Parts: sequence; structure tokens; C-alpha cells
Amino acid sequence: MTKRIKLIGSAIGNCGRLNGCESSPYQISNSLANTEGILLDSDVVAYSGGSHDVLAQREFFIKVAHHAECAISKGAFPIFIGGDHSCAIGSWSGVAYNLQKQDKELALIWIDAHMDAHRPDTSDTGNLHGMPVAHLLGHGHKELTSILTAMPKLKPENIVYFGIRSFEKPEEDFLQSLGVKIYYQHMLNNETFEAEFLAEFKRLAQLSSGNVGISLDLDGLDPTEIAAVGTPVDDGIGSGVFFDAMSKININDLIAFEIAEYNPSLDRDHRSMQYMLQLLKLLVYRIRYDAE
Ligand SMILES: [Mn+2]
Repeated sequence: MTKRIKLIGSAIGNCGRLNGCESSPYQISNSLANTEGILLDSDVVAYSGGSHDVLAQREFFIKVAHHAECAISKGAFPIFIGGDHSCAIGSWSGVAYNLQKQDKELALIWIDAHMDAHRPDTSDTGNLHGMPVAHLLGHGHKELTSILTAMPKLKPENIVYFGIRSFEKPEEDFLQSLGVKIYYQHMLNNETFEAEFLAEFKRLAQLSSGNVGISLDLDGLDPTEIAAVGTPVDDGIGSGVFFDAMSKININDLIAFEIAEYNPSLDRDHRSMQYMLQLLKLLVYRIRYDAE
């Protein structure tokens, strides 16, 4: 029997710099069905609150987290589609809660140009898409660190960053004080990325007994190839390099996958959409047919 896949969309965009990401889950699930013939069981949760309305955000993330928790408890593989990257608070809170109930731990690989590790008091903009990692680690608005459970969703030693090249000092100081492992973009290149990524994936798989998540902020990739993001930063991981690495991970150790920050209004040549469709197709095939 093949593993069931559940697409869980977070239609939220106003916690980022530009609006637009909120339509991404609809566009991606439709394009996957129309272009690649892959129709996934999907639920999209739409956010309708203000950009700094913490209580509305809490209600939204609780809904998304419930979908995530429910999918995993039924043995399905969640593919999370954002949304600006604040969506990660809902998705990974749900996954982590499910694991915590079984005395297990989530490990997470975070691919991003940015650290997303601001706390409300260090962020100039107050935009939540710059804060999801801090919240998953248990720091920030109480309303958002307590989605489904008051327990922190991630241990600092269970998250590893790749692609980092734009950040503020308070974020770096915060992560360093916790001992979070960071592969800055300047430490790796398109020749060395794959070996380090696969080694970290394997290490986290052992540490979490096979419960590794990957959250891909599209702006972690090279913006000359993947341009449809609101906060592009020069350089970045080659999109083909990341694709190849994803084709080689042990798929049995991957518990869920997330794509965030795709902004359809910036995708003039549709290259970013084409890339995501190929990546999701790879993932869907690997989960359905490679998984044991
Ligand atoms: Mn991000």
C-alpha cells in the first residue's frame, strides 16, 4: 500500500513584506493537478486577520496545526504549502505535538536566506514571517509559542540551517546563545552543499529516530533561478543542487515537507512555479513508491 499524502495549505500573506503569498497554496495545488496530473487530498486554511493581530494568528495556526497533527496521526505525509513563512508556526507545531505525545522529537532542516529568528522585541517591522523559528523554539508571543501545547516545539540542537546570508545581529546572537547549527551560504557552494546536507539529514534522522522535517523558504535558493520571492537575496543554493539532494535523502526519515514564501504575482516567467512542481512531483513519487 502506498503512503497517503495530505497537502495542507496556509493561505496567509500579510505577515510578510509583500502581500501575494496567500494565494500560493491554491495555485500550487491546482497546477500540480493540471500540469503534472497529481491530485492530492488538500485542505487550505485561509487567514483573515490583521498583520499584527496575535489572537487571530493564534486561531489560524491552531487550525493548521490540527490539520497537521491529524494527518500524521492517520499515517499520512503532510506537504505544507505557505503562505509567508509565519505558516511554519502552525505546521511544525502540529507535527511536533503529535511526536511529543509519543515521547518523540522533531528535527528540522530550515532552508532560507534569512534566520527567521527575531523575537517581537528585536524586530523593527514586527512582521511575523521573520520570527517563526524563535516561536518554535519557545520564544516570542505566548499566544504563538503555545499552539496545541505550551511545550517548545523544537530543541535548539534539533534544527539546522542552510542558505543563510541575510540576518540581523540579535537573531544571530540569539541562535548562537542556544547553540543552533548554521551553515551560512558562504561556507558551502554548489559543489559542497549536497554532501553536507545529506550528512546533516542523516545525523538528524538518527537523533530524532527518523522524524526529520524540511522547511524550504524559496528565497534560500538562487534568486537568478527562483525569482518569485518577496525578499530576494543575492547568491543562494542552486535550485538543481537542492533538487538533486532531495532525490537522495532517505525518504523514510522525512516526516513532512514545507514550501513557503512563493509569491505568484512575482513569477513572471513561471520558472519558480515550474521548479516547485518538479520538486513536489519528485517528493510525491518518492513518498508513494520509494518509502518502505
Ligand atoms: Mn523564511
